[in-house]
Amino acid sequence: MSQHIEAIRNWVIKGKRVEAVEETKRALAAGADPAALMKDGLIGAMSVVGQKFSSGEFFLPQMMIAARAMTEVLPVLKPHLVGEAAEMRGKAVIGTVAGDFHDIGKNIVKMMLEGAGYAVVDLGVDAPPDKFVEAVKREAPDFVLMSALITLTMESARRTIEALAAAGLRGGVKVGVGGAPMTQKFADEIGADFYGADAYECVQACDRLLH
Ligand code: B12
Repeated sequence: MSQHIEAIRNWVIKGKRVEAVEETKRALAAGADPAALMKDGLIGAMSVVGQKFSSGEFFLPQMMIAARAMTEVLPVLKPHLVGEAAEMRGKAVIGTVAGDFHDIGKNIVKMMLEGAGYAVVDLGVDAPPDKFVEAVKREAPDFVLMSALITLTMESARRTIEALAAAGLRGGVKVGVGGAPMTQKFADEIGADFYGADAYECVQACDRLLH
């Protein structure tokens, strides 16, 4: 791992946002690969934080300050990660499912989709099935994208798909799901059109399904 990536990772784990931002700027100025800074630096830091939380070494406050540090680094990386799309490709409604307040991954997916030329309507966090249904009626999107980070809230994705079907809207949209506990198997089980392990896979799946 490069020195920059290791430093960014450590600052984020410690929740040192000023240092994390400064190190990211230095890394970019030195020509570091922005995708690697995101994947190995920021996302890598979050998985270490998750492990420390599981093992009891970290508590909620440490997880929160690490998340805040990551959130502050994202706008620094954004212009280096996403290009300017020449044309509008499609439209997506995205949200974190009911009962779930995690939004870092959702925001990265949104950022990458916008960079790839999609219009994205963001329903925020803790979005219940009704909110997705209303948004689909209002926005007529090509895609409904749901993020879930907690094993229990994955069921909210199932309920949202059921609500779309009950409203007669399921056939008009492609549904994608993601978030750390999600799997292809669960996506198949709840009748989603695709599962994506990361933001790049989400953009690829949308591009593929659009054509
Ligand atoms: C940061 C964090 C928090 C922050 C969230 C801040 C925020 N604004 O989001 C705070 C501190 C608030 C928090 C709170 C809680 N958290 Co938390 N949190 C995390 C942590 C450490 C990192 C999550 C993260 O941001 N990862 C980085 C992003 C980039 O990854 P990602 O979300 O997976 O997204 C990527 C992909 O999954 C994918 N993707 C994401 N969404 C979508 C959508 C689509 C359509 C597609 C295709 C792809 C896709 O692309 C993204 C980019 O590549 C995880 C640990 C982990 N390993 O995930 C625990 C974790 C998710 N949290 C956990 C828990 C238990 C909680 C709390 C219940 C704790 C508590 N006791 O209160 C609360 C939940 C409150 C609630 N109801 O939501 C558990 C969940 C356990 C489980 N499996 O059920 C985890 C796994 C920690 C652990 N090891 O125990 N948390």
